Amino acid sequence: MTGITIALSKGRIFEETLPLLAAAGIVPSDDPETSRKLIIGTNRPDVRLVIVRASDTPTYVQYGAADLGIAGKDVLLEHGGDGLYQPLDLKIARCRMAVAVPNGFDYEQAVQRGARLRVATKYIQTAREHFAAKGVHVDLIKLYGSMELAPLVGLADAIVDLVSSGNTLKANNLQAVEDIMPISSRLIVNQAALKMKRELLQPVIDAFAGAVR
Ligand code: PRT
Ligand code: MG
Repeated sequence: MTGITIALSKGRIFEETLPLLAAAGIVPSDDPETSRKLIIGTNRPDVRLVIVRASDTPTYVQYGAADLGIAGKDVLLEHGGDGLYQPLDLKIARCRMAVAVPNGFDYEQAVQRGARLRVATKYIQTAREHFAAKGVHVDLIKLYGSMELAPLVGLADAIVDLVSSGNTLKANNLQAVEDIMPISSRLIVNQAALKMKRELLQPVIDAFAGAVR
């Protein structure tokens, strides 16, 4: 395709990307929250959006099914970033990756006495690296969502999850006991597409960069 295909997930990334797209003169023709279309046109005949699951965005861009995409650092760390150029931190969809435990669970003490912790998470790679760097022994349990439930029903001692307002932890009698890293979304670019279609892609990248500042 000679135009530009941009992969986006609906929800917070789509919402927070709208102003960036506007800065590049791109206005979507449909709202993915109400439309069932997976390919959405824009005011520019040479630009289309593909609506994908957040964790699938790097895959679409890696294989060139999309030229550009926007993905959380959490997702990129799990994916590994192969074949992707990551020129910009867009500073959107911000939150933090943290370790959380039930209120009353003495995490520090468990770590100090060298207990083997069961940790439930969607972010296996990031969690593995974090605990390995600290020298904490963990059994990682892979989940695909609602990590907060795991410690409440005895599936895990702790979770590694994203926290933004903290309301989800609070509502489930959990607390963050360790920050792992701040998270925001990045622009990702297919490396081959950037070479082949630079005259088309670079102005969009530049407009995004301008809008971030
Ligand atoms: O589609 P799928 O469910 O697989 O993906 P997803 O849930 O990761 O997608 P989406 O659209 O919810 O998130 C897309 C990206 O937004 C993530 O990859 C993060 O980079 C970023 N982001 C920013 C967040 C949050 N903030 C966030 N708070 N992603 C998820 N959450 C969840 C968190 O996992 C927890 O369950 O919100 C809950 C906590 O929020 P608070 O406000 O109660 O603390
Ligand atoms: Mg979600």
